[in-house]
Amino acid sequence: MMFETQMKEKVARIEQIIKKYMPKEYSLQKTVIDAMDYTMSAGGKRIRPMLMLETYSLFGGEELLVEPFAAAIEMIHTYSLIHDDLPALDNDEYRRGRKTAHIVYGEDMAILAGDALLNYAYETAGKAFDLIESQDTVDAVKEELKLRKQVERAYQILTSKPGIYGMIGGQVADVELTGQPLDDAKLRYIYENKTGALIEASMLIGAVLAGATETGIEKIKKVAYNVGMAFQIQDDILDETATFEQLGKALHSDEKNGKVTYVTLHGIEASKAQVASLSEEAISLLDSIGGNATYLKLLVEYMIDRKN
Ligand code: GRG
Repeated sequence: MMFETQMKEKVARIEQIIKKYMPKEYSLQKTVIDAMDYTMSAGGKRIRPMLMLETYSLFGGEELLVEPFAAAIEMIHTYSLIHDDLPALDNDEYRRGRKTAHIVYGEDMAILAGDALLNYAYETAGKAFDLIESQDTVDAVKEELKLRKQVERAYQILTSKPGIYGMIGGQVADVELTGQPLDDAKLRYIYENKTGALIEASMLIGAVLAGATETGIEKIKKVAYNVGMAFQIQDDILDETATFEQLGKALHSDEKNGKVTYVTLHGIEASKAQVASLSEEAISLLDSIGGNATYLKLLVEYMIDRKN
């Protein structure tokens, strides 16, 4: 099957999972739920849940346990986009081809919708514990305990990577260092946290939930590091070279916000070469894991060659 067709089918599954786990009941808090839905349903490539589901199957995962985590990571990512677009941060008017949440619902509701998505992500991932059935034979109880430990570890990753030692940490450095000269080390800190942390969380959670060995987990961590760096450098390249129609958001936002990027430091050609070398290394690491990584490798290539 062609990669594009496979990808469409996989995105359709992710949409179903997201729909299943988004909140359905409301009373007086309806506006915030509408604002959450508005940005969650605006499309988006769904790359983080896809990386999670693919890593989960690469390590032999077959249960539904991964689904609440897949929905949760997209909720966390969407919260970060809503907050990043706010007037106090990037002050962007368009995202995913639509007006941003604060333009449509006001700044107050956009702040609350971001907070609500983050909180609901943890409520959602917690539902994975309910999917583990209680057992009564000795072997089955051992298996149940093993699954519980895997879900606990995945939950810890989901709570820490978006935080101060992950995405928020990177975002703080990005905000505080904007307008200042940056060296490669500071830029790497920003990229590996602001962008890399959620990509790493997605792949690590997939591996941990599937019961991967420590060696497998270490390898996937390296793959995720390369994918996260390459993904962000490609984002910098697209900010300079893509069209509004391709991106669904404003171009040249880095320049507008006075940001130093990999492209401003090294130029477009060196940036493209860096993306190519990071992705080649990621792909050969995936090969070294064994198992069927065919789609995951194509996905890594797509993320890195993407036009949106
Ligand atoms: C404001 C809490 C807070 C965090 C900000 C993730 C982030 C940190 C800001 C979003 C803006 C940005 C450019 C982040 C870098 C990561 C990135 C390239 C995000 C866009 O992800 P895609 O391309 O977006 O997967 P879609 O819309 O396809 O889901």
